[in-house]
Amino acid sequence: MSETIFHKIIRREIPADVVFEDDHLIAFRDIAPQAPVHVLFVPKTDIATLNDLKEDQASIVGRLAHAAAEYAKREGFAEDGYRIVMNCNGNGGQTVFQIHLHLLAGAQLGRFGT
Ligand code: IU
Repeated sequence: MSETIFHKIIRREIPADVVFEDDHLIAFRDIAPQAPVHVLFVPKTDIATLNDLKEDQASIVGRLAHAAAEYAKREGFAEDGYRIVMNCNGNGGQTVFQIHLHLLAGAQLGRFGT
C-alpha cells in the first residue's frame, strides 16, 4: 500500500478544509471542486482501490455513504439532492490511490458516463 496525500491529510501532516471526522473516516473539501459543494469522504483504513475492498470491509464504504448523507442533511441540501461517486483505476479516472467517495451538490448536475 503506497502512501498518498490523503494519508498525510488523515495524519494532519498537511492542511485540508476538514468538514467532518470520526474514528473511521475524514471528510474534507476537494481542492479542485467540480460542483458548488464537493467533499471527499476518505476511510482511515488503507485501501488503494475499490478492487482491493475485502468482503469483511464492505461496511467501510457504507460508512462513507452514510457520512455523506448525514453531511447533506446537516448542511440542508439533502432534499434538493446530490451525487456520490467513487472512481476506480484508469478508466474510472482515479488519481489518488486511497479509496474515497466524492459528494457533489449545490447545482443541477449533468448526466455523466461519456
Ligand atoms: P479521484 O477520484 O482519485 O480522481 O479524486 C481525487 C480527488 O482528490 C480530485 O478531485 C482532486 O481534486 C482531489 N485532491 C484534493 O482534494 N487534494 C489534494 O491534495 C489532491 C487531490 I493531490
